[in-house]
Amino acid sequence: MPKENEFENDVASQWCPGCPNFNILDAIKSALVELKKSPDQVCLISGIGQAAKLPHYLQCNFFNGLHGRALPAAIGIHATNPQLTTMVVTGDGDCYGEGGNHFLHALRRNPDITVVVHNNEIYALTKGQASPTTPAGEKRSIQAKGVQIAPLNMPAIAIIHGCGFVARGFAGEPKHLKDLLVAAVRHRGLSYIDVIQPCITWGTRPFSWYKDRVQQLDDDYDTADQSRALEKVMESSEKIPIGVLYQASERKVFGHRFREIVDQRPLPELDPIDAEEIKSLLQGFRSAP
Ligand SMILES: Cc1ncc(C[n+]2csc(CCOP(=O)(O)OP(=O)(O)O)c2C)c(N)n1
Ligand SMILES: [Mg+2]
Repeated sequence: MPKENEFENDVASQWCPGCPNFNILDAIKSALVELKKSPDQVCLISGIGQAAKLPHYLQCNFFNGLHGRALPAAIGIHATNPQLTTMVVTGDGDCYGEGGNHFLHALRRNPDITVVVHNNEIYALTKGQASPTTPAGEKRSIQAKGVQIAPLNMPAIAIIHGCGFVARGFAGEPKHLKDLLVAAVRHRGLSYIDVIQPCITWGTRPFSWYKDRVQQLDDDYDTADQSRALEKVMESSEKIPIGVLYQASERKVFGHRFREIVDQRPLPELDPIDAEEIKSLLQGFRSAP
């Protein structure tokens, strides 16, 4: 089969036929082509879940790690080689539940990576238990009487902590999502897109429920207004806003700091360390009192 672009591969998908995850995959591939990236310049990192399978379906560098632990691996990869386009592909369970702690500290560190969260409001891989974004009251296999606690509003948390690029996309609008991805990768510093991804197998509401409610932000929406962005993601309305919710002027980026101290070149290109130097360093530890 001729490949549509360099990022295509032949790995058979494990997703349900018709899953909106396919649209997210296509949007990522198209964004990388538009950004004129080649597969060797890109690294995708994921944890565990249906969303986290995505890097297998692209032809580029990737690391598929433990549940919730994509971010620390990605930050390490970014610090080692800031020249790579580093993207975390994760789910609402993986990123906001098991990996929530890592996400909070990534907001503080501001690594130059892009985090794409497939938000289907459940743990789809394990057959639909409640996740941190499941609406309160919704009945799930384990939460038989309905979820008793309020969902987590991670875009609000990201905006409060000054994340420089916070966006919401919809898997049902892949062209709009592709544009968000291009802008996110171009942003220097942490960029974060929460993507509404209705689960067609375990979800409560049909795809059409979301399609009828998503609404692109108005052209005159001011992405630099932090208070307005917070209001926007906190308001309870029939409509779900999609687009760039908040974009801030660039903060100091994590990882580049190390390169500034050591060298501008990525780790694999640095001069090899002299073995004798290491030996005498270790010797110093041995003779310490
Ligand atoms: C340490 C650990 N805890 C729990 C699990 C079980 N588990 C696998 S995937 C998953 C949730 C995935 O949810 P999400 O990230 O939203 O991905 P989705 O499948 O919905 O795309 C859980 C709890 C696991 N694999 N490892
Ligand atoms: Mg999920």
